[in-house]
Amino acid sequence: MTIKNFAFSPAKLTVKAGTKVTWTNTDPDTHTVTSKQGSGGPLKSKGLATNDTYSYTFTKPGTYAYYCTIHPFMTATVEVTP
Ligand SMILES: [Cu+2]
Repeated sequence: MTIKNFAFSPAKLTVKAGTKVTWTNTDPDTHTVTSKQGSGGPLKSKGLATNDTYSYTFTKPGTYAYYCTIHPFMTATVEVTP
């Protein structure tokens, strides 16, 4: 996953359960990868500076919506299939 030009790319990613997904921020601005479901969501990166990465292994099937807490218009989803 790439974070570029204030967007997550791809905006929708489909992976199988057990897949480790890594986000890399290539923007000069700081971004986060944060679950939308509230504090119970699994994605909670700290602020990612340029070239910082954040990884998470999705073990449970489902649809995981997330955003950047600094720029809430940045949204994307990961679909995890069994
Ligand atoms: Cu951001």
